[in-house]
Amino acid sequence: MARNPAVARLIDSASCADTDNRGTHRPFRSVPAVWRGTASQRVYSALWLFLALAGLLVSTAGAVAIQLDYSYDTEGFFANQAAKDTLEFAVQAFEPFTDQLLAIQPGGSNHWTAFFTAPGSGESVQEADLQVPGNTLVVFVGGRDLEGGQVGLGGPGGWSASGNFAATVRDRGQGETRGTAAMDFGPWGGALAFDTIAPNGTARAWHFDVNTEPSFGQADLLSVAMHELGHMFGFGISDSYGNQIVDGPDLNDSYFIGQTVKDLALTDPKVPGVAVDEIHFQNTVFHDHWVSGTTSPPYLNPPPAAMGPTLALGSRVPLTPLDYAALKDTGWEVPGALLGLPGDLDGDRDVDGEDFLGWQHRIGMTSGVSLVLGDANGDGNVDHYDGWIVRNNLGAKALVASRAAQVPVPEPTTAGLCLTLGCLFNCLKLQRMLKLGEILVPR
Ligand SMILES: [Ca+2]
Ligand SMILES: [Ca+2]
Ligand SMILES: [Ca+2]
Ligand SMILES: [Ca+2]
Ligand SMILES: [Zn+2]
Repeated sequence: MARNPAVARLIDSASCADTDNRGTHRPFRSVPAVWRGTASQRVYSALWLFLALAGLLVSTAGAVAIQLDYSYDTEGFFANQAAKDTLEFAVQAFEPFTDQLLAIQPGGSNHWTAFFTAPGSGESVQEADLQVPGNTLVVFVGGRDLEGGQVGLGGPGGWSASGNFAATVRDRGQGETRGTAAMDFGPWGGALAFDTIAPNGTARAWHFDVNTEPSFGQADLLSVAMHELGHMFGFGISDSYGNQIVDGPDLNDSYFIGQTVKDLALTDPKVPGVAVDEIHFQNTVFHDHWVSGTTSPPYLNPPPAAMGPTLALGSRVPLTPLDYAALKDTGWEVPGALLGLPGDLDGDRDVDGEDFLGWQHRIGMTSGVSLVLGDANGDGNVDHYDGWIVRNNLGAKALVASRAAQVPVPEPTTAGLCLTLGCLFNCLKLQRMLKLGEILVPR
């Protein structure tokens, strides 16, 4: 299939110094509080603990690091230490990924420029020859008054580079990240902005603590940060994500066909297919969020997925197994522990005091099979983030009718085949990618 020129422009700005590929920001709207987390009723399936164990035996250390840069936080949103602490906690949701990202080390004849939207001012800015260490993403963060009801904006940054160096900047050794053949994503990083002024003109009410839930009317920074980081990791914005989406029977239905998401959905008969958002922001047709109301397997009473289009004020919506599954299908190496019932360390289909004690008894462990009984996020060590996962899911239960045991573990070749077929049988996807491309063009 011929490369669509617009798609090529979208992801291949190697030789042009214009700003087609500059910082991409995705709105995360707030809506009035309509529900609160239902942590007391959720699901687990035995397969997922098996996957967690298997994953740990293969790889016991997280590789991806997120380097937060506050230099464009000109309004001082993160001068508040509690805000900073919360953001630095939130990035741990992504650091278990084990992708080996090439360093971007300019020097000699190798030069490049990073483009993004300054989070504190909203202005387009660039950084020449930014140093990006291996396995690291650089994320510029800050706060400003975002438009309308938006509480957060985030996405990967743009870039320009020339020569062979461009491939390193573009792919970071992840393989094909462009166009209809894209199966992975390797950004240098990006930018996240958080709203400072609510639509009524008063200061935005934020909740900064990770150990307590937000109060009525508060925007939960932990939830918003995880969501915006999800976009920066390519959810809704990368070509490899776009290649996982096909149309359903009518033009208003779209489905995410990534193998990891499909396998997870199969564990829950209530999820016949996972539709993604048709109408995102102000009636613009993108496919960059789960459709509103999408919940995550394998919980008995599944919670909302974090990558939906809106966040209810006063609620906490952390990343769910469904969100992680989509990121895996986008190309990230996601530990199996993040694809099962979060916090069920002993694999008995619930999250209870025994799981909590299991974590407590193993805190500080960094090796040995028994660390699995304390390592909730599969990054090969037992720390406070693991304890937070357990506490945040206390009371959750497994879906008894889980079909997890019948779910095949996806082989890379199978997933690749599926992806290729997805690309071939649906020409409408090209239109979709064009739409995806349009939002990359700065206004
Ligand atoms: Ca605002
Ligand atoms: Ca990858
Ligand atoms: Ca348990
Ligand atoms: Ca851990
Ligand atoms: Zn979003």
